[in-house]
Amino acid sequence: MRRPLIVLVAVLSLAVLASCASAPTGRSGGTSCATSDQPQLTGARVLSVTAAAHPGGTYAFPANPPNPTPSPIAGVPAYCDVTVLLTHPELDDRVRVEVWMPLTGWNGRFLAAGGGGFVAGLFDRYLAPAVKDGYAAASTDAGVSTNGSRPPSWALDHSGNVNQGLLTNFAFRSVHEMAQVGKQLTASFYGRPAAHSYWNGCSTGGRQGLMEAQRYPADFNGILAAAPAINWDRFTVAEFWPQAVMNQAHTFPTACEFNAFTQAAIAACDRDDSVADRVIDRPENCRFNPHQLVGTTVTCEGKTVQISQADAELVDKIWQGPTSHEGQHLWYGPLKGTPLDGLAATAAGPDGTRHGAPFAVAADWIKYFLKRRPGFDTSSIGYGEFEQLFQQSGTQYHAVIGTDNPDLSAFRDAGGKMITWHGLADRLISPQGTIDYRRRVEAAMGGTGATDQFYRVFLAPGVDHCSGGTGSVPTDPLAAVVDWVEHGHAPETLPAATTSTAGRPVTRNLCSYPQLSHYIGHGDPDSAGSYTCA
Ligand SMILES: [Ca+2]
Repeated sequence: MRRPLIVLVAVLSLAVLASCASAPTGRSGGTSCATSDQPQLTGARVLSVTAAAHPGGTYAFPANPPNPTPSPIAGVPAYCDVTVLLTHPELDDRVRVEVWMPLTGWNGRFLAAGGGGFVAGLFDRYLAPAVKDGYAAASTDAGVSTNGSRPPSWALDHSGNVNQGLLTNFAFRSVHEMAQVGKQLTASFYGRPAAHSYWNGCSTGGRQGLMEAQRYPADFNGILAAAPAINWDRFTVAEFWPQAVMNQAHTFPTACEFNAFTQAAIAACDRDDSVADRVIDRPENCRFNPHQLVGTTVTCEGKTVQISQADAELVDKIWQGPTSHEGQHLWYGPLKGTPLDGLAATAAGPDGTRHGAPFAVAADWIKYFLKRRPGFDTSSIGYGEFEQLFQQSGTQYHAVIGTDNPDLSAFRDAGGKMITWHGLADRLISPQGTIDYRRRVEAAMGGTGATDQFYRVFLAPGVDHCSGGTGSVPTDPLAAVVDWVEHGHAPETLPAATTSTAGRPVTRNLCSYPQLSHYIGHGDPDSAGSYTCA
């Protein structure tokens, strides 16, 4: 057996040494990142452990085009970055786990963080703010690409078959292993184990958190699983539905034309909640009919365009969500008022002819995991093939990545607490999938009250995927998880905030599902104090 390689990188700056001199951290006295401890894992082998010390200060994110570069984070303490390379011998993969540990001000907690799309871990985007807040924090690449703009070429092996081992890594195995590695390194580094362990993720990260609660219920005391990509086998194909509708109709409206429907729905239903704030608080109750817009005109790129019957029929089917050829509900569509340019995007070819521009995760799931042909042309997918792909996805992948098991009894019995919040204007993942899951959990776990003891869901009107949109976004949902775990305070509300179109600060308390916030009829509609949960 190959002896694991331990590389100790001494890049300690004077600043680090100075800050560490008085730090009561670590078996090594907190004066260096040196570690001789090997994480122990079953089913995986450690290839190397590399440690590097970083001085405190302002953390500047490296540019990662085409993604926007986050703002630098000031006030990051000196920290130790331990990188562990793992392999699963039967797979010969390379899984990178990074654990960042503050050299001063450790809050006694371990935090693991998730990814997005086909990326398992976002690394510094979560780790830098976590270390600033005093967490020992970890991220894993699951042995797959960390470049979110690249197709998941890892999906297929050299024979063109789906690489089940890497899919297993991505679906669940690597997060569990990261929890083990991270907790062991944290205990070794500080000389005592973390008092509590947490998960923080949105989208794919939300799915990973729920997968942990379902599959490895003892890994984390508290889980924040936002806008979760659960029901993966179904919703990922359903994300392609708007494209299938357009392919079938050979009609490809512009984003401007689709936006006319979104804005008309908002105009029609905004005041149903008594507050004219461009947010539809209960979009599932919005009765706006897209056919009302037929014959009206909008200005798109300086041209006057008339909304057609065909446009309205497309939007009707997109809002309705995918159905079978017999009209049976397959999955949910976006709620009214949600931007449609995420899943119903189109583009113009060189000759000006418009075509569909599918969301990459949905198109790549079809090309790589269902068709196993990276060059497959998704523009040919109409209703018939869509339905076939939807069924195939469930048959082949529900068991590995569906992440919709409602039996959370082991998580509950371990004392775990979990919060999910989901924007009701999420353009990529329908919040109704989250509501569907929460209802199934209630049915399996003894009802609303019994479920509320350990798992709460908060719906955020007008909020887009993980952030953004017109509505108020949760300000610090992780703090609510920590408070619940460590002080037993089950959150009735989740504080949220945004800035109004007029530039005014807006606050709102999101209510624990199935409650929603209601305007009390008087008082400043921009202030959370003017609302009550009911
Ligand atoms: Ca409103």
